[in-house]
Amino acid sequence: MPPAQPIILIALPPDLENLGIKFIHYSLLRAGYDSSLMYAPHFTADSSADTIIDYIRRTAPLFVGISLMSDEFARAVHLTGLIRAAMPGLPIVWGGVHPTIAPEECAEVADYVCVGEGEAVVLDVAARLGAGLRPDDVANIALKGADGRLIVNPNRPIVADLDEVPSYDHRPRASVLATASAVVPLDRETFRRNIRYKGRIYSVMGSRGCPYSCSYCCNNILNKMNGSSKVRFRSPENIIDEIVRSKTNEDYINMIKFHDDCFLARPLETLQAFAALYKEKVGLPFAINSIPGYITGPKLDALKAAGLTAINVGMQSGSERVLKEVYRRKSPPEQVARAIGLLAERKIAAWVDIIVDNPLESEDEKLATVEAIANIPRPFYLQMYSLTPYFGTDLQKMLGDAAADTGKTKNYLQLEADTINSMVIISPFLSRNQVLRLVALYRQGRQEPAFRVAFVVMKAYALARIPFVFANIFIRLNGNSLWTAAGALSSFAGFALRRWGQNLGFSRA
Ligand code: B12
Ligand code: SF4
Repeated sequence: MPPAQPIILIALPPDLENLGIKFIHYSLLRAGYDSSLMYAPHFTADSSADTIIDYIRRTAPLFVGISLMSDEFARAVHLTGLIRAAMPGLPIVWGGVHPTIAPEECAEVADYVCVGEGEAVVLDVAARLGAGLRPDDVANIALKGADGRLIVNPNRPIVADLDEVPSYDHRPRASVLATASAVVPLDRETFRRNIRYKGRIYSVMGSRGCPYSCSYCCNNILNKMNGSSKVRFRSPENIIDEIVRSKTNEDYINMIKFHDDCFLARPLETLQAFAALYKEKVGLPFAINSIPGYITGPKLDALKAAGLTAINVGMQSGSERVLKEVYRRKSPPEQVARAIGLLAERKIAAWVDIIVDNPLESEDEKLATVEAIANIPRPFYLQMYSLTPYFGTDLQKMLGDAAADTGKTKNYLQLEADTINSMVIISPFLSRNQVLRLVALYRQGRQEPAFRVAFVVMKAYALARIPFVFANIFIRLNGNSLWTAAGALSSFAGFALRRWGQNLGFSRA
């Protein structure tokens, strides 16, 4: 019988999107615990701190759980310090991707650190604390021992059947929002005012794991930790039940985003079964992520018939050497261009990710990226990330200790202001030949008048083309319906403009 004493979980993202903590919250609720999920998007030293501390004090919880990614580390440290000062002895448990990859530094701050998947871990911790015992020997927990040394308990096996994990709601039950003046229930209006895209996009995680282990990604660490890169999939029925429930409760949801690392890693037959069920029971447009090599015509045809409107694909670099030796990705640029060609034929919107500002890339290799962008069939939306190595990844180790803290502090959207980055930014709005010509002129001499004049002209031309290219992609994203696209514009425009503003250095995160 779970104790009546409540548990408080805290999520820090500015846009309320944190799926991991929802799994933890719903595991506790299903087991009968009185769990409350507090969103603290505005938490900083001087904003909602007082209301959060006051709420925790009044609730007198069994423990407080905080979920964090690397870039939330500083805020999590600060919040933990405030809670500890106000309520000494109240156990504080950290979990999430950063505690998983950096348990040692997290155990310096939190009492207990959950390493890896936390559904079963949190139940064991709650049971121990509820019985007045210390959870020091719970599997997957790391902590600082009495002698000051890090103790990392052995890991339990990862969840074998993801259908057994409780699925969550879009707007979680028993959730609250911390504002500067009060902690308020997360009712529909409050939720929609604070969540990204006004809540219109429902985020689902239909699998865990990735067949790749790219050197800069969490899977680089997780696959080693789990001893396998085998992807675990939820059944189509389980995924669709969750979406139908959320869609019924929150009738403003008009698009589904699957955050699976590689949705198309499923076999064709599974995708066909999923597509049939999705079309029958959900019927909303949806977007996925995929490794380019997994994109095939038959898979796209099955999903497009069910409502697939957009795919996010990683290219990262146009240089074979950088892809192979630095990022350790088996996706050559030609494969990306082929995959985007398949999307273009079906009028499915393409999102292409690339990484810039990599000190391990030569100028020539950066230009190869611009050339590779030239070869991608148009239109596509290019998402540029300024290289942000995360602690513990192979890439961070290649870059050394100096890169150990980058993931905690760097704004990945703020690109270095250099000529090649500017060429990258304008390339999606130019034709293949225009981009290749510009690169050829750059190679002949970036200070030469021929390049400088061509660059100015191309920038102006690209600027004029931006609205048309974006409109084309946006219409594809909305199932090639002008009417739906017009309706959805207000939810996306602000987000897209903010992102661009940051890429160009106009504003900060
Ligand atoms: C979905 C997703 C998003 C979504 C939602 C965010 C989210 N955190 O859920 C969106 C699109 C908003 C997003 C955005 C970003 N993301 Co993101 N995202 C993911 C993705 C693909 C899946 C996360 C997930 O649900 N995993 C599955 C769940 C089950 O795992 P989990 O989150 O780790 O949670 C489990 C445990 O950690 C633990 N746990 C978690 N919290 C707690 C708390 C307690 C108390 C306990 C006990 C346990 C516990 O239990 C959970 C259940 O098993 C991951 C990659 C991945 N495969 O994990 C990247 C990932 C988390 N994202 C990443 C990044 C960098 C970002 C961005 C900062 C930049 C970007 N590249 O877009 C932005 C900004 C985020 C923001 N809001 O400010 C990085 C983080 C790296 C790091 N070291 O911090 C990841 C790991 C990808 C990578 N590059 O390796 N992301
Ligand atoms: S393909 Fe994507 S999700 Fe998979 S390991 Fe590489 S970067 Fe991570």
